[in-house]
Amino acid sequence: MKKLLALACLCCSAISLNAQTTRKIAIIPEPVTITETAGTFVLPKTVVIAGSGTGVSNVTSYFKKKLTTAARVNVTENASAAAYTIKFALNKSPEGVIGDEGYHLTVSPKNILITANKPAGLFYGVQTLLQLFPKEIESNTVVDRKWTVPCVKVTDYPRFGWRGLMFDVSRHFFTKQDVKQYIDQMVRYKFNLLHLHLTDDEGWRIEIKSLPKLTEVGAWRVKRVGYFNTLSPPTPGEPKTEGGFYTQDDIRELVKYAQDNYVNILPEIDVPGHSLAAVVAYPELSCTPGVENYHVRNGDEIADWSKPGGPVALVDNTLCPANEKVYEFLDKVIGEIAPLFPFPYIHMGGDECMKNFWAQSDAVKQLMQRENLKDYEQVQSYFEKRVEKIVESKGKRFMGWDEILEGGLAPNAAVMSWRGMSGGIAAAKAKHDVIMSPTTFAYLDYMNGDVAIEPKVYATLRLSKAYSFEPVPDSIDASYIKGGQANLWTEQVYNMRHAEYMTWPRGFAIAETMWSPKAKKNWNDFFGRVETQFDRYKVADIKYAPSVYDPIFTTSLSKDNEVSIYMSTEVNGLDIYYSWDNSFPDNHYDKYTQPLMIPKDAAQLRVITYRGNQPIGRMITIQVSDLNQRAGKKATK
Ligand code: TNX
Repeated sequence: MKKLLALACLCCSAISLNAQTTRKIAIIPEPVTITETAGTFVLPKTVVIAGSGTGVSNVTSYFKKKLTTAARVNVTENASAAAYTIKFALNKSPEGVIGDEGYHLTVSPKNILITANKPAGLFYGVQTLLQLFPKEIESNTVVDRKWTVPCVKVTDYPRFGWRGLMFDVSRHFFTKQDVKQYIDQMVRYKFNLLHLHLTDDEGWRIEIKSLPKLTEVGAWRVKRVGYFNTLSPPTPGEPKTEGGFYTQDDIRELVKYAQDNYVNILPEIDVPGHSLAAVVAYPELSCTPGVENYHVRNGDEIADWSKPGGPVALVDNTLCPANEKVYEFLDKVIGEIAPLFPFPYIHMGGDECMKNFWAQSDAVKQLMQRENLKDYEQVQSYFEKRVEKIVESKGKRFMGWDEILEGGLAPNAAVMSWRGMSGGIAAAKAKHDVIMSPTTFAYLDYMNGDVAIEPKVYATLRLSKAYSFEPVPDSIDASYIKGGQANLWTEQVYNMRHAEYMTWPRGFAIAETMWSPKAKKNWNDFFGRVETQFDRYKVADIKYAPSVYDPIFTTSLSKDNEVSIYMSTEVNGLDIYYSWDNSFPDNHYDKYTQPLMIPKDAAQLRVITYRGNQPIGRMITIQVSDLNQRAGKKATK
């Protein structure tokens, strides 16, 4: 029996080792049902690509473009011109189960057929079909090879209607072209919502014609690189060269581009906190004297986060809730934004509003007396309720971060839960719509792995943790959970390549959580498919984080002040090799099998993972002083 088990284990590890090369069907997100059938479709020299019905030509041209970019093939619409066809059809009588975004895909030796109720469904069928093609389909130039597609039958539809990614274009500005590229990448995994975080302390990114200073002044700051929150403030007269904004024409172009890719754009205007860029442009919006000397934040310190009761603002970055001009301002802003975005919601932020400057304001004191507001949470709630009215007066629905629950939720507000799931649970219990995007599972700005190797930022969120995201807690009525999203904050994201690195592969995990049936989620299976995507990303030249191959380090401290180091990996089948002698370990070095003790006088631990005889992780070095600190070891003389 033992022998049998050992053999079985061997086979399993062999399978997982070869997973990358042997899987010909590896779709992300996993379809509802996919069955392999006999045979293979081989792309001929000439193929018919045909589709009819309203909106279908958008999908056929998308597919044609992808196909002909990578494959040498003649495409015709004339059904008699070739024996092989790839056909897109809308169902005449829409079927219930697949809804507006689902599809049926059948690949047989001479025909490929995608049917759906709506063009969006056909589009998602195309995404699945493209993933069934060899990885070279991702190439941006023609590749000569045999193009085969395994025969399959797929029925597929999403678990949630809101499958989002948030892109913070305020902390660092990303161009219109960057945003289009982000859309191109997200739709491959059937995301359908792009939340643009358009304003913050670090920049106002959307033209408001009636308030020109928002972008003339609020979109620009001095340039710094380094670690956010430690960067130096502007020197006198230093040119403000960093920034940018979207004109209203740019926004229309982006909205159209998104629509052509079946993506809605949710605009966010973050108020009353995180509003420094607006305050710098229009100082009269603040209730603090002296703001005229403020500057748009360039990563310099504006708050003290060390206080146990929450952050304390060092400069007032809030709009004044007791100032009528603020509501007139918001009326203008929302009035111009509402017609630009067809999506029914406008997100009005509401997070992390530091209230210590409100506490010094006579105007706020009077407001509290007049409106019988007991604390500053209620003051924010008063503000949010007024903003909700403005949003609704423009024909839109109001949404905010979970802080808008504090002091009482505005009557129709939808809540985006980010500080864990609890805000979302409270909102759902109060019968409000909820989008789950908790830091615990869905924060793409967090490090992919250990701080010893990753660009340092607030915390770590590993791929396996992101994959364990379940947006519907047991305790609530699931119908209030409209879906979820992952958020890419960009304090420490300076360019598009790094935006990609932070988004993928964790974006795969969130995509699968939002689309695939809960019962089909399976980490080992998912990871095999992730590796197939990695291969495709190499062809597509999209950057991804390989951090999942690096070890996880933990430490402990014994009673006699000895540090133990434990290492593990997120994925099966990797070996960890290490050195204490400063040289670079490879697979001839000691293999990690049990907790390590630090040898006397050692200066650093170096570690690398292997799969079989191939290095697969990155070389990681941690100083002994750092290990001691992690374990909480007191310095001894
Ligand atoms: C909190 S999430 C914020 C953002 C930061 C983020 C960093 C949220 C609503 N507010 O302003 O960028 O943490 O992880």
